[in-house]
Amino acid sequence: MKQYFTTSKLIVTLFAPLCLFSACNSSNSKTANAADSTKADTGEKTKYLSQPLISSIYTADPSTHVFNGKIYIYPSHDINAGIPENDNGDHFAMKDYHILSMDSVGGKVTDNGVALDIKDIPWAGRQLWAPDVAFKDGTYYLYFPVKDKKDVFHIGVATSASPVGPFKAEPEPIAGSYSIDPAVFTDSDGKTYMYFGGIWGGQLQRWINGKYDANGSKTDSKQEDAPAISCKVALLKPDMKSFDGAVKDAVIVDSLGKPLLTKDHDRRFFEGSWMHKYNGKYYLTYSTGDTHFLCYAIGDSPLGPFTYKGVFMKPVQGWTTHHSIIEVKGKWYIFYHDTQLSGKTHLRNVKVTTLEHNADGSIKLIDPFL
Ligand code: FUB
Repeated sequence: MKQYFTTSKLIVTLFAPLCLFSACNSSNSKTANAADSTKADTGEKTKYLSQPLISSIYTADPSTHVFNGKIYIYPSHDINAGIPENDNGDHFAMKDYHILSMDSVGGKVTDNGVALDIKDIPWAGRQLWAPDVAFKDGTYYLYFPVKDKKDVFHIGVATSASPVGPFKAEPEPIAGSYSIDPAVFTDSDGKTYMYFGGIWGGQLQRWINGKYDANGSKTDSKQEDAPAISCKVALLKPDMKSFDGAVKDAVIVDSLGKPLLTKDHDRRFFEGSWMHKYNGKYYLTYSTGDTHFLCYAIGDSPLGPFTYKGVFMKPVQGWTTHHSIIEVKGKWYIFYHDTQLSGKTHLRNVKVTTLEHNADGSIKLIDPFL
């Protein structure tokens, strides 16, 4: 994940008048700060499809699960660390996790306090980004991406007997893990898979044949005509703390079965994957990052390939878009974030709205604005 914040301010100042005359409406031209400040400052609350679930802290990247009939949200905890914005996303300097819970969608939301602090993760350097959780045999496993002391993202795991923690981190990251945004899915046969990865600030483009290139590209732009970098998928061992075998590519193909290309910014995987199963099919959902869409691709196996099907959520307010999809009592919901409360890209708030599958298995397009 990368932010165009500084650059975008300049672009808006210099080119906004030109855009007025040239129907400058490409999603690439979307500038987080311009969009944010307009809507937040004017307080046009009725324009948003839904309202923030909590306003006492900033929260983002909501991975959501139902445990014992209760809804638990595992978000990033955004803070204003005073770090200037830059292209690496250094200002996303999160330091702990708070888990939110609610008895029902629309019910009271409880902030259960600090569940894991970066200072209690032995290998962590900085930037505690989007987590997810799984439950097995009485233990909750919290999976989290954080940069190690050499500034390289890996994915760690922490355990607790309670869904809201406190969680105790393992001394090392998961062997073979890298990049960001773990999303953990347990299939009906009991096998658990982790989908992960994010390009640009998430560093996925710097991992080549399992090795990290610290001098590698900051973006995926060096290979525009090549197949896009894939989201990764790994089977978890029964201990839930290690990968069972090699990390694989969760390849997204077009309707002809050809992998999407890097230059296909409107459709290719960027970050923020999620997996849900519907009518026996595997739905890989993800963010397209610099074009700000949430898209979906469907497969017959949790390992893919996944055939690209379309956008299911239009861009939210803010640069990043990140979601989870769950079923509660027969109804499907999407948890997502935007920047309604702050107007700032790195201070986000989580939201929820309904998600509908059409009879043909497609997902009904969601517009986050009314
Ligand atoms: O919250 C930090 C990063 O922003 C996440 O890891 C990305 O998915 C994006 O939402």
